[in-house]
Order: sequence, then C-alpha cells, then structure tokens
Amino acid sequence: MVDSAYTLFERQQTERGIDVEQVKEHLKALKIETPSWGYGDSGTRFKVFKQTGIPRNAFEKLEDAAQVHHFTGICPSVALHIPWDKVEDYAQLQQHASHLGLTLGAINPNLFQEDDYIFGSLCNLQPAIRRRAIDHVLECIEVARTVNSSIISLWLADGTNYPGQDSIRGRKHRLFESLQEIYQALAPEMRLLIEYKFFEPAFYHTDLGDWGMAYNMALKLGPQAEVLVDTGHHAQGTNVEQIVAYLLDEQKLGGFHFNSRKYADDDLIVGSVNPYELFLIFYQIREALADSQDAVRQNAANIAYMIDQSHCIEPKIPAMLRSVLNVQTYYAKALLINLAEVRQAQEQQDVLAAESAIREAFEFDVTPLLQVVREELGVPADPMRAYLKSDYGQRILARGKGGASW
Ligand code: LRH
Ligand code: MN
Ligand code: MN
Repeated sequence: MVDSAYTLFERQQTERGIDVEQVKEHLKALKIETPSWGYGDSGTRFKVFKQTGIPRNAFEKLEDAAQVHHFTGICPSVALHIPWDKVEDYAQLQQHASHLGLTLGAINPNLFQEDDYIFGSLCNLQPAIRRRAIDHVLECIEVARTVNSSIISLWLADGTNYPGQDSIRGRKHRLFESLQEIYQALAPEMRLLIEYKFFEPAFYHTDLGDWGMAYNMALKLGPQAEVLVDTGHHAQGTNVEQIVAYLLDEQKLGGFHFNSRKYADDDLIVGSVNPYELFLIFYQIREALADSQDAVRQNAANIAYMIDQSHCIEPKIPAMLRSVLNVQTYYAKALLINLAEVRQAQEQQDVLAAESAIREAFEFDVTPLLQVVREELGVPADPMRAYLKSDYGQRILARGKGGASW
C-alpha cells in the first residue's frame, strides 16, 4: 500500500530532479554484514557484563544474526572472528548459516588474545611468534575457502607502549614480510582488507596507525589488498569522509566497520553520535558511484559494508537493528543529493549553494521512502517494532547467563 506521505515524497523528489526508482534500487542493493561478536557478551576495559540470553556458541550467534536479516532484509552475511568463533567443523557452520538464510562473510583472524602476542603478532621481534601469527591467518584463509567467503579482514593490535621499546622501522619490515606470505596464500577471488587504528591497545605507536600506512601496505602487496575504514579508529577531528574519497579515487577502499564514537574507539550504535558524518561518507560513495572512471565506480560498487560494534549496556539484537537501520537511513538521505546541482554550484564557486545542496538532502524525512522499499523487499515497514513485538527476545532467555564473550 502506497500512502499519501510516499506520494508526496515521490512528487517532491521528482520535482528536484531525483530519480526515485533509481534511489529505491540502490537501497535494495545495499547489504550490511553484521559481526558475530556483536551478539556476544562484551564490556569495557574494566568489566565484561553478562546478559541473559546471549548465544553460547557461533551457531547461536548466527541464529541471532538471522533475526536481524529477517526483519531488515539487508543483512544476509555474518563476519566471523577466529578463534572467538572456533568450531570443529566449519562446513557444518556454513550449512547452519545457509539453513538460516545467511552466508558467512569476512573472516577476521584474531591476533590479539594470546599471551604470545604481548609484544605483537605479525610484527613481533621473535620469528617463532610471527610464524604462529602467520599460520593462524593461513588457517583463516582455509576457513574462508571452506565457508565460501572471499574476505580476510585483518586488524593488528601490534604496537609499542614506550619510545625505544622496539624498532619502528624494523617492525614495519617484519610486517610487510608477514603480509607478503599471507597475500600469496589468498585464492584469486579473495580480498585482504587491512584495518588501521591510531591507538589501543598500544599507546606509544601502532604499527598500522592510520589509513596511509594501511594503504602503503595494500599498494605494495597488490590488487587483492585493500584498506578497511573503521569509523571509530581516528583521532578527534579527522575528516573520515576525505579518507573515503581518497581511497576510492585510488581504488583501494575495501570496506567499512561502521560504529559510532564520541571519544575513541567507542564501538557504539552506528549514527548515534554523529549521523552527519555517516551521511557525508555516503555522499562520497554516491559521488564515486557516478564517477566517469569505470575503476572508481567499480570500487564504490564493491565496498564491503560491515558493522563493528560491541554493546555492553543495551540488548544486542535491537542494538544491531538500530545500527543497520541508521546506516540505511543515512544512505537513503545521501541518495537524495542532486549531484548535478552540486557540480553546478562548484563550477560557479558558489560555496553556499554547494553546501546547501548537500545539507538539503540530509534534511528530508526518508521514512515514507524506506517504508515502501521495505514493503517491496518483503520485510516489515518498521523492523524494530516488528522485532520487539516478536517473542524471539523472550525465547532466547532460556539460554540463561554465561554466553560467549565477544
Ligand atoms: C579493533 C577492531 C577490529 C577487531 C574488532 C573486534 O578495535 O575494530 O576490527 O577485529 O575491533
Ligand atoms: Mn573494526
Ligand atoms: Mn575497533
């Protein structure tokens, strides 16, 4: 049923020169991967808070993720973190996913939870520890093969806490050597996404401290390596959308870990603190999707959109739904930017008109649009309400307390 709010919206947007059918197609094509660890117990640096009803293993995490897909229709894949999601038989896990209508997405090798990694993993001074870390990533590549995933997503906790603790350049060399071996083991259809973060757990220097370092590694490794932008991994004031535009232009933007932050790597619900930044990120992507260069358009079309959030005070499934719905909302708004109008204002160096063309799109209410898109996708117009009305949240309480952490 198309209501009058949508009719009005459609007329208004058509008059502005926006092709609403095309906007709807883009929205239907948007796929957002949710992280297995977002369904587990988590906490702060000081305590892991145990909730009732948390999945006890990777199989149950997938069951919760399937709810998010069921109510939104746009979250068909789930990222794994290994060994957090270690199972005996990955083919069986994939089958379970498939029965739930899901696929397994990015495989994240965990290189930060073993005592061996106290001084780093792929950058560690000791060859035996580097070997162990490389072997773990190689095993994850095998898991990716087994579960039909084409993404290895790598984040390193490597760094130092004190000046002089280790050679920064020495570590850079060890890192590149380790990555080369990993890169060589990738199947031709696989992509290695390299994530960076400016601090934490290391506080003096981090071996992959910013996008430039990740980009440099990816560039030297080859076309299957790309950069992953986690929106919480930058210093205050960093222009994340510029990084996005730059990487797109170099055709090296692999994907996102969306989450929200106020201070540091806060891993909060996406769009809860600075939705305008999220919208401006999508503005850059939208512009790249319409670029005159094939390669830039292709990169924009192949971005892996993933959520990386750890809730500790909120119920997990609704929190994940909120994040997904926020990504969808701010993408929808960015699709309402009239790029021709922006370009014209830029050519006339009309600063106010250019800024206005961007902001205007942000200010539209996209609720009627999203309701229609969801109806056409065969999911509830209000996924959050529908989930809360379902009894799933009640039923999982039978799992009790003491589920998987992260
Ligand atoms: C590091 C990070 C990385 C990890 C995840 C659990 O802060 O963003 O992506 O794999 O958190
Ligand atoms: Mn991340
Ligand atoms: Mn993070």
